[in-house]
Amino acid sequence: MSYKKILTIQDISCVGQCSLTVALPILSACGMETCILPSAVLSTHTAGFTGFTFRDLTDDMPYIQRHWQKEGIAFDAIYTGYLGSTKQVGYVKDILDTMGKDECVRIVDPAFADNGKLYPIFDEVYVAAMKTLCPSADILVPNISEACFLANVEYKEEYDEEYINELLAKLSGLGCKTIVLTGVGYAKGKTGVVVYQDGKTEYYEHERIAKGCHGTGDVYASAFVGALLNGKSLFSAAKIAADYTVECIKRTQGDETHWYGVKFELALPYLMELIAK
Ligand code: PXL
Repeated sequence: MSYKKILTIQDISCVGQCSLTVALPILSACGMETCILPSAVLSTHTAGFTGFTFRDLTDDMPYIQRHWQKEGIAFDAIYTGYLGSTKQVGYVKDILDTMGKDECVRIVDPAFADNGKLYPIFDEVYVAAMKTLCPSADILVPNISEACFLANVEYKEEYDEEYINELLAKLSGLGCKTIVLTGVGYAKGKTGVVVYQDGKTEYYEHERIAKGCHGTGDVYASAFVGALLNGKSLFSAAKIAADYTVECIKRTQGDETHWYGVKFELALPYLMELIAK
């Protein structure tokens, strides 16, 4: 595989094992030059910690982009996650649309909701803005909550294949034809990922170890992008990311003090093995 240059845009949560502190090491381990554009700097993530600081970097973005353009910098892939403001979504759309090389792969993780609820800083206006990113994405990587908000579908804890298929059809109507939908479980003790492309779906089911482990969405998306850019097929990358995420949760289980994230570093050699196969 050629040496790829990827840009990832998401926040720096200084403590909490999510977003850039997860994406940067995982993508680097996957053998890519990983460039970052921090959307905001927080003292911790917002799920479970209280009193966190939040420095919005929206206004820096156009200046950073302009400098990169002056330097002739372009990317083989652009992967976006948790963003800092509604206004920022417009800047990120422009970066997706203009900063890629010809064959650039654009991956958007909406990263604004879980368990049917928006994360604290987001609202319906932000969701509406996120819809406008969909046509600029080659691949969307939402969880069910984000998919429901974007597609205007009622969130359900229990569902069948028909519900998921309708959700995916509506979501793809926003302009992104390839979707990797995470956290889809049809049976007790099971969860999985649905890969949707050109109206067809493939499903990978695996064990569900714990409910709502924090940061696993970012671990999953980063490993998926890493595997995909190492030449794995869409479905194979989705599977690798799922197996790696399960291993990260297993490595964390039993440590009550580690409630805020997963020990993804301990399982990086396993991810490397899966990618090398
Ligand atoms: O993992 C998603 C995420 C990223 N960044 C911040 C968050 C969250 C989820 O709550 O709070 C700051």
